[in-house]
Amino acid sequence: MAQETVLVPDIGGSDAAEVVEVLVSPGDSVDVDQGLLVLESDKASMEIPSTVAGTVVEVLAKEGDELAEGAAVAVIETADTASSEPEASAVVDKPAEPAPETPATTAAKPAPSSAESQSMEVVVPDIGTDEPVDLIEIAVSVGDSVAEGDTLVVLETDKASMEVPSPASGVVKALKVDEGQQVKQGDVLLVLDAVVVGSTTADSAVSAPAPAAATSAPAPAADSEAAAEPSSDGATNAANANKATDAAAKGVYAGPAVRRLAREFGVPLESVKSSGPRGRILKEDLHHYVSRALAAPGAGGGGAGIPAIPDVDFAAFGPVEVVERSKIDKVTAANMQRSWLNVPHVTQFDDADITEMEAFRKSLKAEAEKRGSRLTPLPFLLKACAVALKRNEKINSSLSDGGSTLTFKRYVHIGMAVDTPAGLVVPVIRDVDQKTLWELADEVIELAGKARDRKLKPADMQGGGFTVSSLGSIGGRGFTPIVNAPEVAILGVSRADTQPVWDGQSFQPRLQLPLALSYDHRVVNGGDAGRFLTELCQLLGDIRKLLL
Ligand code: CAO
Repeated sequence: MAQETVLVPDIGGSDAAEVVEVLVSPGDSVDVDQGLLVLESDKASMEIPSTVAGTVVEVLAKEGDELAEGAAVAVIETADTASSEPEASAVVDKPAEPAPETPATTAAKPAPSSAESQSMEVVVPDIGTDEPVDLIEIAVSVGDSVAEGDTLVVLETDKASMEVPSPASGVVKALKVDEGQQVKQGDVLLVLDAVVVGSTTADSAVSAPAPAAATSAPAPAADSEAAAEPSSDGATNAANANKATDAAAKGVYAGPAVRRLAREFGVPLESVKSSGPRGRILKEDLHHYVSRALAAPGAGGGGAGIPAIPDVDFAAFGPVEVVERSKIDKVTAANMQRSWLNVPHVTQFDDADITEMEAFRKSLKAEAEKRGSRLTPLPFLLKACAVALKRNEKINSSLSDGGSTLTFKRYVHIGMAVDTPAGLVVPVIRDVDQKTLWELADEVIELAGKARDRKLKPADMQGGGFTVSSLGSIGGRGFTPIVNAPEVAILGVSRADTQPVWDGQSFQPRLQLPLALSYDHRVVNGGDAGRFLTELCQLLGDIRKLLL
């Protein structure tokens, strides 16, 4: 057995970089090239890989440590069968993945210059590899003013991501690359109209009062052509710096490690409040954002932080058949989950005495047949709902402006849940309040037929303000329907049954229709729901009241 100490390699000119993540612990087995820890400097983050395979004996750095080139990272015990590896305590000073370059080496090919500005092509600097790398972000647009050192693009390899800074102050004239493409060393990224005021003013310009640039000043450009600030006028520089900051903010100003972390968490960086210099988003800002998002009510808009239901291998317990779900089923599933997670549901129950209504409906059976129609209880329910909705307008409203306003619908369009072989669909009957029972009966038949034949158009399923889900023909004593958000209430109708009802002197056989009203308690309170359902029951109990 032999022990080797892995050291921080050349990290591209940075004096020191912060350990942002330790990837291994004592006892871990590591392979050659496996990352031991992640370092982050102002301009790049990089994994420090192990150059030997073996077992981690000791990790010599912890998160937050500042490590410079040559600092010890970890002691690895290697298998002594290793052939040509150096003996114990060999110092490993070269990472498998070359270190990214620092701003100082950003390359620029000067083009013919003019008296005041010089057009230069900014190319991909030495990124330590000849392989193409991903260009994951363009931080500037054509016309943007940039200060020397401002981030132009962000590149990423498997092991490191790095910002390519501007080698000079100036104006972006043309972009030569697209986000998402691959580039390699020497490829032209963009054309910069760099400001050149001559070597005598260059020094004073470097130290010009440009606070934005000063806080995170990159190493001075190596090229002698590197341009200075346009002038030593503080106002001008401040304006340029602000513009540069705006440009960076558009593309978001954050280090590579923060970007990677944000991608892992799925956090949109543009939503994160920055606290770093020049509006730079720090790792702490990201942590703050994530903890606030998790603590917020309805975190993540539904489902965030909820443990996933594990996948079970059912075949282990007996024969199974896996069938692809229909698109309607999948969309319905997503909609149901969205409503269930976003809407605080309450369900209120009541029975409507539909003895007389049913007698009336049955008396119309012959006439319905003559008309080529069929009158089920549903058109009566729709009609009664329309009247009750007009009198209880909150039930026909929706939250708007993120919950700060309520939109009352001055129309009565009611959705009707239809059970089809392909899944549940909800066609909408428009202006229910203005239609006769016969018209409603015809429309129920037409829309239910279209639903089952999969002939509904998207417009047939839009615009509903309230939904009726009737399982009356199927059975059941009651159920709690899920609100069809952004509607705020839904009526679940179960099978009518004859029940003994006490009339004050004796029990009478009465046909009772079980109703369940689920509602969004952010909008509808118990009183609203109670009034609506009571009124609905009264209307169904005495349908003459529908005329009032
Ligand atoms: N109580 C007792 N009988 C009822 C009833 C009730 N509440 N509702 C309907 N019926 C009777 C009807 O009167 C009819 O009998 P008759 O022909 O003797 O009059 C019979 O049941 C069949 O009715 P239907 O289903 O053909 O018609 P409908 O108007 O009641 O319903 C429709 C139409 C499209 C809503 C229905 O077919 C349907 O798809 N329902 C399922 C909705 C659903 O899945 N909801 C759940 C959503 S959440 O998962």
